[in-house]
Amino acid sequence: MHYVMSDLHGCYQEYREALEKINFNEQDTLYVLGDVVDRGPEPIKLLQDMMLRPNVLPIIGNHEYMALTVLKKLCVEITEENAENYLSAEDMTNYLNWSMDGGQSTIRQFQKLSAEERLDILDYLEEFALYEEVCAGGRDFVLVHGGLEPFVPGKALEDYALSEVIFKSPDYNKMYFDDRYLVTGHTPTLRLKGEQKGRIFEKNHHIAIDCGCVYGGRLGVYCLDNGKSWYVEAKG
Ligand SMILES: [Mn+2]
Repeated sequence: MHYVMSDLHGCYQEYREALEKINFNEQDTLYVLGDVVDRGPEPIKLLQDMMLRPNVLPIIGNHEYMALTVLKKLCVEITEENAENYLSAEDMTNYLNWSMDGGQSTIRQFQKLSAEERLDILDYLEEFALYEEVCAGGRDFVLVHGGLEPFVPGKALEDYALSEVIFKSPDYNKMYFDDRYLVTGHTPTLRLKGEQKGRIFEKNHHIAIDCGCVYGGRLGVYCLDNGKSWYVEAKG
């Protein structure tokens, strides 16, 4: 089976519970649609668990992008030659923006790692895909963190820039593809009203799976093969 989750944001306990709930095994594949790090309690532990599982395939979110930008800089060895202009004003701005946007929990745990563990984390973050295309249960899916914005009919997926894929939300009122489903995280369905609030939301070939776990909502899991959903209530 092919499963999707998103916006784990350090919610390691909920993630493990979700894997148990779906009886996740070696024959299955789990796509994690970005924002594994930041905000929640155990982002590094979560990455370390994911990287040991060859059948968990990560897709980049805006929080991985921010983390990678800053952590790559912080892992450079400071020498006499680079000491003076080691961190530029732009680096400092990136660092401040990230730490104010949930980066604190990732930074704190990253500091506790050995040099080797830090490099493993950076290498793993570099592996995150920009998007995935999956065929399951007779349907075709496009998986991205945020959306494809601005959406241009007929535009090839590889022609979308990183910023068009990880930062914005799709327009659920428009059908982008009639032959494919666009699966996205990033925008918590906690913002929707009524019965849809905090649940996996499907409309016009959009499937929105971020149920706001780190905000006290739920961790949603969706099975691409049969369209079934599971939920784990947030612990925090
Ligand atoms: Mn996001």
